[in-house]
Amino acid sequence: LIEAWFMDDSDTDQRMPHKRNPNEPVSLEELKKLGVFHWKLDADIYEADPALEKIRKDRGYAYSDIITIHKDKLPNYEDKLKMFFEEHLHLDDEIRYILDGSAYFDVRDSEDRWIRISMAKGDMITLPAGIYHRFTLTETNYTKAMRLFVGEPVWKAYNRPADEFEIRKRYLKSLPVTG
Ligand code: KMT
Ligand code: NI
Repeated sequence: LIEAWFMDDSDTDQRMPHKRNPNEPVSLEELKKLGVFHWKLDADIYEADPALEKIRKDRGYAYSDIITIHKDKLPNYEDKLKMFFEEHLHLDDEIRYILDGSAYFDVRDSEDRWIRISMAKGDMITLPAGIYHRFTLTETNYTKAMRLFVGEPVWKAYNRPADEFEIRKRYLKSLPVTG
């Protein structure tokens, strides 16, 4: 299963795990409360996978494309990585399926702490519209991911602060009350 943890405060290399010492793991249950959902699939059969087809059909993920993030494969690699690591939100869900390599998705919890979600081949995730998040490669510097979308894809990212958006307010209201 995927592993997630609260990040430490060090601002060294973003591609390192940045676990706290001792590690403070975050469960799938906690991620669900934030609106983050995860599936484990067999990436070797992604081109004809009934399990993937079912998720896509049930959730309306009609659009898909594949992005390879590697310095020799992705145009403007450095700029894009920098952009992906800026804290941002989207007006739609961000749905990604890791077909090869690995990556980290960082999401803010309800108390504004960074949670790092470790994604490897076969991991699929959906981040809800309005959640603040960012993306980085791991120390392997390579990932191939399917990007899915409900309807026509909109890649526009709004860097924080983006609190005035209706989708942000709606997202905050969707969080369970804590304390
Ligand atoms: C985003 O918006 O954070 C991204 O598209 C991340 C890179 S896609 C594997
Ligand atoms: Ni994003």
